[in-house]
Amino acid sequence: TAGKPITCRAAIAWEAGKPLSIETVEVAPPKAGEVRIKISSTGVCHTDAYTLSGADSEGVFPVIFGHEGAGVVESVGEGVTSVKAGDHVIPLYTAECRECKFCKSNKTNLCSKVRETQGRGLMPDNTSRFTCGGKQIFHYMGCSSEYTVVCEVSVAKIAKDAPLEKVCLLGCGITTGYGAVTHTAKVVKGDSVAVFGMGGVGLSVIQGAKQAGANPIIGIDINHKKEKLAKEMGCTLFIDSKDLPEGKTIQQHLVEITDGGLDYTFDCTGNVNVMRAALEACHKGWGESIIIGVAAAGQEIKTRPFQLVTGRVWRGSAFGGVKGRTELPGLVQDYMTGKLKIDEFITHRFSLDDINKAFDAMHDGDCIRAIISY
Ligand code: NAD
Ligand code: AHE
Ligand code: ZN
Repeated sequence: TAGKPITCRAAIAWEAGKPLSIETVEVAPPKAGEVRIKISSTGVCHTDAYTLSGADSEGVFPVIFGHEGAGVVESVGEGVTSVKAGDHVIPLYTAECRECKFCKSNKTNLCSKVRETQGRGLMPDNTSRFTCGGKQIFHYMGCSSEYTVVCEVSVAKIAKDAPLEKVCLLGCGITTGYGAVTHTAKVVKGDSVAVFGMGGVGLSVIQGAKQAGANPIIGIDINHKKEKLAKEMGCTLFIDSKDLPEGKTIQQHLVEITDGGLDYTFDCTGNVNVMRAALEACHKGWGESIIIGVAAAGQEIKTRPFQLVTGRVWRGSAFGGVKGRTELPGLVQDYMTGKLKIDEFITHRFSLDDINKAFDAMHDGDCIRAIISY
């Protein structure tokens, strides 16, 4: 198949707000510096639903979603040296070229090499590798599925014995939450932590906080169905923020029950009012709030500047601050040795034909992660 277009099925989002439709697509061979991958499984992340909704300022249509996959390299383009056909890989929406100003800074995992074209749904030469009935289809966050083409800098090579239908979740949600604790906040033993939003990302913040020895670990959601799994992951107190003491905001309540506020809080909801509450629930003088959630185009955060003057810190975290090519192989090993949980996050599995059911499931309270297998 190398060097030739591959025909396969794909779930195309023709326009915002409409169900995906299963179509036959042609996937062009990888050009220089590119890799074609046969994705075997993909998790559905809230961000896929967010872009489908039309709220993403970078959303382009028609597009093939998916950015939480794992698969096997089918062929590589000219000059590719770090992976070869048959390697098991996780595609990265946060590339790691090791050459750009960002990569060399050692201050961030954000890489600038392919980010600009990626944001427009294109490969670096400004074209797409997908067509459907002759019409160009966009890439999503540099990933997409089933057969897909991504840049070499956007491929993490992982161990062959790792189950692809599980470690695909390291492509986004689990790594994002866990890394936000270990890399962005750098939580240590005894720190107090509160996490808003007990979806896949928030629950992985909880698992990271537990591993770091944080206490208390407070989980907050508006859906009480999330309590059971949150507790299993290590949450020491679950608060349903729809059910607070009379006249209290969630931040007032948290400050009261934690002797002045938390050392670290995390937003995993994407709701800007929650982001404010998370910042204001931080302890005066040192508390840090990490924004992970993605808010809709046009949304802005606000608080009184006095909150920052008096020592609280607002930060953000993308892909958990993790450098994918360098660090994902280690996270895969952590899963294989039992240090990192993945299985517990998988609540639903669907075939590609039922992909719209995965999006529906995300909006009902029982789903943490649905995995599509091809
Ligand atoms: P999810 O939909 O599975 O979980 C969100 C949770 O937040 C749900 O349990 C929901 O009930 C809860 N929630 C909603 N409103 C709330 C409120 N007002 N107060 C408390 N809880 C509330 O989503 P997910 O896949 O876990 O993703 C979480 C967020 O993180 C999304 O915004 C997603 O786009 C974003 N995200 C960001 C990154 C990144 O790199 N920064 C990576 C992955 C996901
Ligand atoms: N396109 C959105 C921004 C989306 C966003 O913030 N994406 C996160 C990853 S979400 C994965 O589920 C991210 O890593 N951002 C860093 C980056 O470089 O995009 C918008 O609002 O325009
Ligand atoms: Zn995601």
